Amino acid sequence: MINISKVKFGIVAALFVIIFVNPVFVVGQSPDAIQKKDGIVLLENFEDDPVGGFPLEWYDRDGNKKLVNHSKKFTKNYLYKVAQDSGNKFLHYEGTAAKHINLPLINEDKENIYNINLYETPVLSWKIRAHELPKNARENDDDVNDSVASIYVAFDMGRVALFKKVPKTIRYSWSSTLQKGKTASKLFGNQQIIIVKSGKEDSGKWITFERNLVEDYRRMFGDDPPKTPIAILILSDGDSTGSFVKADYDDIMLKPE
Ligand SMILES: [Ca+2]
Ligand SMILES: [Ca+2]
Repeated sequence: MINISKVKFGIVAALFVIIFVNPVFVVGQSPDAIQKKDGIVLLENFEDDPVGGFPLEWYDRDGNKKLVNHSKKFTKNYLYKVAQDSGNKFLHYEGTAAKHINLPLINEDKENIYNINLYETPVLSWKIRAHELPKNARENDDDVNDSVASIYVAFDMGRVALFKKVPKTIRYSWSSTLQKGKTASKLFGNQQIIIVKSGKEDSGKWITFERNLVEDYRRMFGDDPPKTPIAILILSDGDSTGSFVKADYDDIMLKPE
């Protein structure tokens, strides 16, 4: 008898190894998005991006190439585009397919693109406006693992898991059904999930989230985080539950405590 759930877990784990091992980043990237005001590192507010297109600084899931430089065929399941209302631009996701998009924070020369020092700016802040949540989804069950909106913070290859290096990631998710504060662990403990909001309440409104990455990392992994994460990733998806999902993202930044 083949244990299907184990096989599925293996596939998911393998995918994550593919996603994160040896990411290739572009040399000498110097995004205009770097802004330090009141000690805040603004990573993205989408204001410099063309409405209707992909955000200019974001890469495919594996961090290989900017979305804007990929073919339409390659990006057909990347269901994100920049939208605008009330004079504000933001990232809009609409659909079912699950594809992470990736904002590298360290390039292939290991340069710290945004001059991030988490010990100076430990607080990750971001905004989400959820419109349509995946039905009966649960992030701690691979059969129904969908989220209206998730932000992942990926750190360098840490622990060795079954002879493969898997980066440590913390995923902050707005869950359809899991309670706020609930945590889950995947990929041999290398992916830690923290539920930051639950259910339909407040959908249709911009909600600001703030998490202290240094504190969360210490609590979830038991040691100190590197000074700079390697990437921020965004994922909305409804593929596991067959749901239509709709969400907006904006104002991703790192702040002092
Ligand atoms: Ca904006
Ligand atoms: Ca899914």
